Amino acid sequence: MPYTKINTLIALLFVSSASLADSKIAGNTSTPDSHAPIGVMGDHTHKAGEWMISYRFMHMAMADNLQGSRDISAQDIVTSIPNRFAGNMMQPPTLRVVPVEMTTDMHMLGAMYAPSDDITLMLMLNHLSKDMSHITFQGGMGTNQLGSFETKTSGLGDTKVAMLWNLKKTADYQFILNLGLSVPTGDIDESDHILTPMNMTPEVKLPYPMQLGSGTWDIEPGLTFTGHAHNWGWGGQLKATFRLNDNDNDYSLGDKLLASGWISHRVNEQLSLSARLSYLDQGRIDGIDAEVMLPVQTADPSNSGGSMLNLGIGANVLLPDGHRLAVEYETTLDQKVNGVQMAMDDMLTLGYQYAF
Ligand SMILES: [Cu+2]
Repeated sequence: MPYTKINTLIALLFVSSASLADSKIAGNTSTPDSHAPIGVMGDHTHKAGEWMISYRFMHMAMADNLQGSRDISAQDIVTSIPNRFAGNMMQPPTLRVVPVEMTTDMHMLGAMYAPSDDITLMLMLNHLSKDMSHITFQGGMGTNQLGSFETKTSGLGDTKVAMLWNLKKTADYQFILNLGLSVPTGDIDESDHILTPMNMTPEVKLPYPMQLGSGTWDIEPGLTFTGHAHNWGWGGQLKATFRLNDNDNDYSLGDKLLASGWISHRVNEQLSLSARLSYLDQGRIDGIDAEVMLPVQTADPSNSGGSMLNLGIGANVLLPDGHRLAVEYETTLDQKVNGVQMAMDDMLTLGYQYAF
């Protein structure tokens, strides 16, 4: 797309005359960095009548365990962390099963449509595959390992719909108000076989992190700012998730606050590189699923929520005719969990977008 200089000149002319046309001329689809790093959602709007479809693949990896912000070994967990279900149905006094690794793969299909220059509508469908591996320790005490096992779930996750409202847009910057809703299409009754400390392999309802959805209607308000000058771009997004009700299993996941800030540099007309810091804070699970009662940390709602700081490095590639490719790798710099939980390691997001 060789029209950069001319395009920029025209954009400047229109902006200085402060006409409505600036949103059409701002060239929002014409540079690689006119979209945020691919891990950010709802960062841009479209021109009236424009559509965009997108596909994202996200891989997340967790490994080992933290108590607060300190590492804790599997042996320490099974000898020192109390089992909240102790005494119920012969359950042991301490935890006896420890998750050691988890991966989550997400396929996300998105559509955006702008009925006007001020409003862009967004729909996102998610498919999740989760895999958690565990060590089971033998009997009610001690550190003899009985064996290991994996639990797996996969299926449709929660569906997101959003309205992006263009509060202000010039050739240089944009403010967007994000009004999102999460629809509970993900299952919260997934089950699989486990290995118990008594060497049995029943099929049970799996703990919270292995479920596919929240089970609740959530509102997701947010505010996004993006700006550009020369070959540089920057942006920030604040986004919250509030659960509106308890789900059918008598709990709700913790509310979330996500703050993200990034800078990007345009290497040429096709490629931009980005660096992003994001901070996520999530509350504890409220309530408890009476059917999840296992001597493992993930079955106890007090071991949920916490905060983390991630660093992301990304690239956006602009192809001809409205096609885009993007990648972002994120690693966790710092995290603090409530109780005992697995640690987030890293995340990789690959994306394809097509606007027409
Ligand atoms: Cu879009």
